[in-house]
Formats: sequence, C-alpha cells, structure tokens
Amino acid sequence: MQNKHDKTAQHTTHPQPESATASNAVQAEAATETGWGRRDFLKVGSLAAALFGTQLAGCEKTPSPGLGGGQAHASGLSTHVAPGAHDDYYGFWSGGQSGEIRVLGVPSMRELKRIPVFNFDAATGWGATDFSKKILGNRLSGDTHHVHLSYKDGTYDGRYIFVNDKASARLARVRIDIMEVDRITELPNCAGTHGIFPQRHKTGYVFTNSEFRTPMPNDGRDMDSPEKYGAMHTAVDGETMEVKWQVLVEGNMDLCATDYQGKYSFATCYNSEGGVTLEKMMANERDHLYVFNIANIERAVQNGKTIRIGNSTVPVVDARGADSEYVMRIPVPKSPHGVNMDPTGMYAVVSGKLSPTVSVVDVRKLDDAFQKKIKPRDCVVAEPEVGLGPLHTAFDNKGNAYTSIFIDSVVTKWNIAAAIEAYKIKDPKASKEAAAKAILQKLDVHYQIGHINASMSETKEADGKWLMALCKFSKDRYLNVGPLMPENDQLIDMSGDKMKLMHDGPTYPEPHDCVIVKKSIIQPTKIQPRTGPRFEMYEAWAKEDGVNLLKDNKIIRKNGIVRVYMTSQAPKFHFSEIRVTKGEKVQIILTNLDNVEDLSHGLCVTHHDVNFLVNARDTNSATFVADKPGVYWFYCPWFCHALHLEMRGRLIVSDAPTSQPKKG
Ligand code: K7E
Ligand code: CUA
Repeated sequence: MQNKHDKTAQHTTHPQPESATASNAVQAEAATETGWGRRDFLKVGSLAAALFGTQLAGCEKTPSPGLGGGQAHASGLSTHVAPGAHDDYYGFWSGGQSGEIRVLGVPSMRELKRIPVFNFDAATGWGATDFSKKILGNRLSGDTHHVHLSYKDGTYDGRYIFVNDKASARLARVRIDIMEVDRITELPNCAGTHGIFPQRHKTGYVFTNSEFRTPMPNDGRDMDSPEKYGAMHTAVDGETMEVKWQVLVEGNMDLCATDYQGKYSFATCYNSEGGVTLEKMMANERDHLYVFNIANIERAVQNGKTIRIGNSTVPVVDARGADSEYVMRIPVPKSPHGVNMDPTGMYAVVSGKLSPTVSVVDVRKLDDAFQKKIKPRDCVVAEPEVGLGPLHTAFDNKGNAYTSIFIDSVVTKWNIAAAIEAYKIKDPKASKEAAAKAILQKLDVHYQIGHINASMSETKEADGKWLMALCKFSKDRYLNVGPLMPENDQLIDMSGDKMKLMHDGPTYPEPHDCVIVKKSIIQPTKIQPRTGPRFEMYEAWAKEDGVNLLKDNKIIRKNGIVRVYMTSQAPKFHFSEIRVTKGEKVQIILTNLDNVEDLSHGLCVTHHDVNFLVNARDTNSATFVADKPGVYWFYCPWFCHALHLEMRGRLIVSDAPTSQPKKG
C-alpha cells in the first residue's frame, strides 16, 4: 500500500510468526511416513538462495513486519488499509461446500460480499426466488472449486466470473457488473466437474474436466465394466453458456488450464490406470498431462466426425486410447494435480502430487509434438524437485514460480529459467545439483496448503505483489470453535527476494481457490441495469399480462396463479393489503422504484417462507401457496428508512373469495 498510513501499519501488524512448533511436528511426521527428510530440502533451499541471491532484484535482507520499530523497509508491502480506504485488489474466492463465491479486499482480507451460486442464501433469497429456482433446477447445494474470470488479450476483461459445481456437473457464470449469477449450464455426460479454465485470448470457450469416469451414457449400462467408463473435456461458449462440444477420453481428469493463444487446453490426468479403488488409481509411476488441440477438434466437429451419447445432442469427439490429432498425452510423474500457465505463456507447470517434482512443459513445442516431429515427453523441459506433495503453482513477474506443497506445508519459490538450464545438463548428478539451486526459498505455511495464487498471476499482467496460500488446516492458530475449525488463508508479500508471511485469514470451509484482480478491472454498477435473463423473464411475464413493471400495480388471476405485481418506494409497498383465498398459489413480483444507491428493500411474507431482496430499481419475485386462513403480515426486511418498520402490509387469506380493496 502506497499510502501515508504505512508507518502505522508497521506498528499494528502482528509480529510474523517464525516456524511454529506444530508445523515442525506435522512435517516431521510426514517425513517419517515418506522417508524423505524435510531438512534436506531446506538445506538445498538456503544454498540456492545464497547462490542466487545476488542475481535477484532488491535482495537486501529485510526485517519482519512489526519487528522493525515502525520502519517500513524499501520493498516491503503492508496489509494495512486504513478505515475508509480501499484495497488495491479484489479477491474472488470459491466457497467450496457452501456452493458460493466470496469477494474479499486484498490485502486487508476484509470480506466484502458473498455471491450465492449453487446454494440457498437467506440474505438475498437466492434459491427461493422464481428466477434462481428456475436456473438451479430446485437443487440447493453445490461444491465450488475454481473461480476464473473472462479474458481479453491475455488479461481480465472485467465481465464475468465462471465457477464450477463439482457435485452436480454444472458451470455457473456471474456477471461482474451486478455480482449476480445470470446463467447456470448443466454439463451432459459429466460427473465430478472439477477443473475449469476460460480461454485467454478472448471470451471464447470455457473448458471443464470430468474428474469421475462413468459409463457412457450413464443410464444403467456397463456399471460393472469400469474399463468402459470414460470422462469428458467439455467446451462451453463463454458468451452464450451453451455446451459446444465434448471430447471423450479414457482417464479421469483433474485440473484444467488454457494457453494464451487459444490453440490448446490442458487437463491433468491422475488415474491412467482407470482404477475405481484407491490402490488401483495410484498404481502407475507415470500419469499424463492431456493436451487438447482445439483446431483439430473443431474441424472434426464441423465435419461430423463425432458421436452422440445417450439423449444428449452435444457432438462428442471420441479420443479414447492412444495419442491422436485431438489429444496428446504427455507422460508426467505420478498423479499430477494442478496445471498452471506462466504469465509469459511459454510454460505449463504440472504439479506431481505423489511425486516431489513439478514438470515444466514448453507450450511452443506442442505443435511439433502433434505433428510427430518430437515425442510428447520431449515437451517437458524441466522437472525440479520442489517438496512432498506439490499441488498448484503461482507466478510473479520475474520468472519465478511458487508451488504449494501439501505434505511439507510449505510454499516453494523456484526459478523457471534456472530449472530449465539444469534439466539440459547431461550428467544426472550435475543436473540434479543445478536443479536444486533453482529452488530459492521454502516458506512454512500453516498448515497443509492446497491452492496458491498471486495477484494477476493467471494473466500476462502478473505483478509479483501478493501471494495467497490457501491452507486446509488452521490447527492452533485461532480461538477454538469446536470440531470444525476454520481454514487458513495466508497472505504473503512476494515482492522482495524473500517471501514474507503477512496475515492469517480464517475462512469458512472450504474455498479451494481464489484469484486476485487489480481493482481497476472490476467496475460494478450501483443501480440495477435491468438487463439479462432475469429481466427477460420478468419482461415476458409483464408483456403477457399487459403490465409496466416500473409503473403498474396489479393483481391478476389466471392459470391457477394469483400474480401480484407490486411496486415499492421507501417506506411504502403499493398494496397495504393483498386478499387471496385459502389454497391459492400466489406469486408476488416486487419492483423497487427507489433510484438511490444502496436503497434496498425486500419482501418477507410471515409464515410462508418468503424472504427476498430487491435492490434499487430491481425486480424480484417468489411463489408460495396461501394454505391457511388468517392474517399474515408481509414486511420489508431491509433497514431502508426511518419508517422501515412501518413498511408492511397484510396478506389476508380467507376461506372464501373476497374482493381486493381498490388501493393500498
Ligand atoms: Cu487442488 Cu478442487 Cu483446485 Cu482443492 S482442487 S486444493
Ligand atoms: Cu423498505 Cu425496509
């Protein structure tokens, strides 16, 4: 933060904890289990740092924040954002089992918003309103893992957020201008949709990977013949959210990535064995990085060289078996997990998970490999040992990579160019030694890190400022809150020669992943623009009923539904009473006419499980059955006005039809 509060920040930031004893215990345990000594890695790391130190920018020793008597050192960052001041970055977190997306300010780590996606949310009524019910298909749970934004020319265009649902094989899109889901696409022939990634040259395809292999189609056939199971790499059009095509492969796929040119997409494949039990899934020493050749696949789709699976009309390219013009299988060590593209667009880094290595794939060699001029494995240009259980990799703007190491509970910083040089050395011993020197630092994190990401790391504008370590366990670092502890998102200053832990951020389980985006890219509106599928639905209803949503208040009975079109303006609903007959199905469509920033109202109908939000100039609706005679107050649940408590009316449910009074 370049603000005048920097000095204060140095006083108020908590001292940086050095290696906690609990961390050491965990690591000692892991080392014993695996037979790898963590200290060996540390020695290697510090040696490399010593050797490489002089080549790195801004390499003076820097004091820990909070320990330096208030002196901010030259290159260090501060997490302090003064009251009233804004963060430099938006962070978008997946919400894991909660099925939502969370929006944080970075570096303050203040939570700004939760965007309900696959879940029910009582604050907004998402999951209960008519539009959300329609696109959720009456399901109220999901498992979000990966959030990625739409791109243009290798960086974010600020329009959309895409997120997967692993549980029910769906892809959702959030409009950034209103921070609300506008579309959810069901992915046919898919199970356990896990890795997703949008293309980076434009808003083109969003690719999704099936992690679970199933019979094709999954309609009761082949259930006891796992060798016939398959998995899908699916291309969804990021503009229309339609499923365009699928590629059927034999192995189950994990994480996903795209190049910067729009030529390739990638999937890690950790179960080349095709096993359905843990033991079988881990049997092989090598699994694969799948590389999908988009032009060749599109050509097959155009020429009709496709199959159909079951009732789905989506064209499927069958690429099961050996390397083909559609999919190349690059052998990489054991059960790879993450695949991440560096900001130069030259290298895809594949993390070994059950191998202590990461494999660096040179994307510029892929054309030759597809044309069989070189072998798929020849695309691997480095394979440094980074620690036990590498999962994901983030990048700075200086050619360094930061890999999350789950078992060791560390982040390993390593230099890509140095690792590539080391790999070229013919003599195995000399090559290994050189590769060890490419390891620049190992920073303890607390504990068992999953994803890692950095500011703008997934774009060509990676800026090397903030690194986020998403740790699966917080253990003893917070007040005890019972059997379910928070997870721990640790914010690291990556701007200097050494990574520095700056902040512990407890999170509600389990945000797998996050992206950190420059604030200038994210420009939401303050007043609802009344566009998109939700308004298309309301406008269609209004047209059919001859209603102007922004003006008219009408109660219309037809097709067994009482449609109540109602407007509100602080502190009044247009109708102070709504009369219906017992057993009638009632749909209240509420339009908030207030044109004032942040003046939200809502509608709660007591004892009818109706409670939703209507923002400024917004329309929202819910449907319920009035099944018990009596007087039920409906009220505005959002504090909107000095007379907010008076903003209410009566729903009068009679045994026999009564007439509606003329005006509220
Ligand atoms: Cu590594 Cu679902 Cu992204 Cu979790 S996945 S860590
Ligand atoms: Cu409107 Cu409270």
